[in-house]
Amino acid sequence: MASGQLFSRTTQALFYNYKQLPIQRMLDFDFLCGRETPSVAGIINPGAEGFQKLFFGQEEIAIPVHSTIEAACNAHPTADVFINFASFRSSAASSMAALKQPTIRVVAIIAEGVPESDAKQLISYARANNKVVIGPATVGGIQAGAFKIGDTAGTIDNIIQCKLYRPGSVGFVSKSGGMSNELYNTIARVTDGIYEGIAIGGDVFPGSTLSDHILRFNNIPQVKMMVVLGELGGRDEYSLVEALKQGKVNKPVVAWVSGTCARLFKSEVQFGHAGAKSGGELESAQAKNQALRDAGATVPTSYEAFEAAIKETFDKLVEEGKIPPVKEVTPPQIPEDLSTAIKSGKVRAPTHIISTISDDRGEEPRYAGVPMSSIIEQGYGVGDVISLLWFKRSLPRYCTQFIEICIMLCADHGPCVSGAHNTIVTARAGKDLVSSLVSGLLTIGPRFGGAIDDAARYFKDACDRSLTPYEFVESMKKKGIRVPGIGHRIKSRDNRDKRVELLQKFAHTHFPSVKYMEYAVQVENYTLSKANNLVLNVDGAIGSLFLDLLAGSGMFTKQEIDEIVEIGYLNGLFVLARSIGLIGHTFDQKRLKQPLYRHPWEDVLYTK
Ligand code: Q5B
Repeated sequence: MASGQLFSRTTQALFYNYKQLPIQRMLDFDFLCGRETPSVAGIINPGAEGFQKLFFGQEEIAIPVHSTIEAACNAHPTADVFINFASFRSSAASSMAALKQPTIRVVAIIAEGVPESDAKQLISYARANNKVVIGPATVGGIQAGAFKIGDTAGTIDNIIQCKLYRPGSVGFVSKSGGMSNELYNTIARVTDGIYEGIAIGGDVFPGSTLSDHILRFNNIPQVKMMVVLGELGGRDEYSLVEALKQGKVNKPVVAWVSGTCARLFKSEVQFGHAGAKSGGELESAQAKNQALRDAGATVPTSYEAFEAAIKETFDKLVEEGKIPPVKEVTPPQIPEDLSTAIKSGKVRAPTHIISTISDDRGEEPRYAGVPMSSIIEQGYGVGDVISLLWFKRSLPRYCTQFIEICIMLCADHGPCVSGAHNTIVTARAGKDLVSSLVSGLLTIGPRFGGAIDDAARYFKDACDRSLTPYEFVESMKKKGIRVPGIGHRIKSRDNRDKRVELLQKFAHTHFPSVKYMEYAVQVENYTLSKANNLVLNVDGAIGSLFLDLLAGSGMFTKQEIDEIVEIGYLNGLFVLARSIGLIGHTFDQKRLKQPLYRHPWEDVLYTK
């Protein structure tokens, strides 16, 4: 790299703290400039490792993420710029760690509010070790057409407008990052553009000074003139005055120190930056402007005249033949992000998912169009929420109450049933809540708990076709199908299932019609004549009664009822309900610190 040159078209950086936007902006700038390699070689995200997907033009690339600065430097030995997006709390420590890496040459510190004592230590270490610090409290810097730090120069539109995708002849240094954007525009309007621009930051102790960069620019042959934007407060501008006086700068310098308005205030004024305060007379903008003028810089009489002064200096250099015409290039178009393009109405894209039951995009989530606040304010219960999310409508109170009764009655049936047993064994094997829960849920099926849908299907079909219980049961037997909803391992004619009785009682009181349930009872009467345990079980009771609910509520068309039965909504009631119990069994086993379960040998018939 030529003397004075900080960056080139091959410079690569390590980016500390994952910040998607500034990294993507760097990569977009790279693409605009026609760089072959991305300027971000790696990301350091303390404690995390892996890759981050970002775009390099049209192409998606994976940038490695490292958990430590050392690991990143080892992995990317040619990346010599460290861009530090750490907070002010950790910025100094991470910057020092980076400076101590032999591969790191330049450290840019973005954070504002780095303690001055820390900044001084960083500066002295960097100077002693021939390294460059830009910042703290800076947006960074840019070498046009080559390399850009973080958010410098703002949006891609601004970068294109300021022609920063190709080098010009002006070296620019500023204290303020925000104002440097303004000056990139000004300079692009009246010259052939920026060669390099640096914002040193507004702290009292900047890592590198205005004069450091001006002296550097002086050694870069492509830089033909320099523009400086200082500000009141501090004495940094005087080191530039000294350099000018000592004849160390032999290229034209156009300078302005902002903050001349400070004199209009009666007391000392602190402007945006920590260092920008009107101190003594020497630190005033007026004094510094005069000193720069006296030392040979072109200093206008006001900020408004700054642009004209820059233009005049540039035009003179062109007239003298010192600046050849710049080669204009047309930058490539950066592909727009899909989300941005959709927002602006430029493109339309087909969706991949269609959803009709809930919407979380507005001020508050909605279930089937009903806002969360109404659900709470109007005292909705779980049954209402189920009716909104499953059936996409508000059902009458007796229906939602029936749903809630089903949930309550099926929540658990002791530790010996299939689901609870599996959950208990899983929990005792040390598995987590979700694993224990799903291992229990996975037992729900045609024999255990999951017979509700089939019960509804078969009872509906048989009842609608006016089959007698005898015809129905015997036709099922011929097909080798057990009647879903009939039969229980422990319940029988003499030991009725209380849940079934409770459901029937509720339905008799509240439902306009219990046609299907009555049909199921007739089937039960017939099956009980065959065996004592062939009772209408809880699945059969819910299946038949839900048919009555669907048909009797007047809330569903015949077609909708057929679809609900066909799709099979009703096992969902058992799944939902039994999850409550299975979660309880998991907690119970964990609370009891139960050891690994092993089934006893005595309980297994070993045979050949
Ligand atoms: N036979 C439930 O059977 C069970 C028959 C039948 C015609 C039938 C059985 C069955 C249909 C599925 C169903 C939900 C497997 C049950 C639930 C939740 C639970 C569970 C809990 C909770 C029980 C003996 C003889 C045989 C069979 C005949 C049996 N069922 N015939 N239709 N439905 N039902 N499941 O006692 O001539 O000797 O060959 O599959 O509705 O899961 O508490 O435990 O809340 O957790 O093992 O309540 O009924 O009787 O298999 O020895 O059969 O009866 O064909 O006749 P068992 P098996 P044969 S509620």
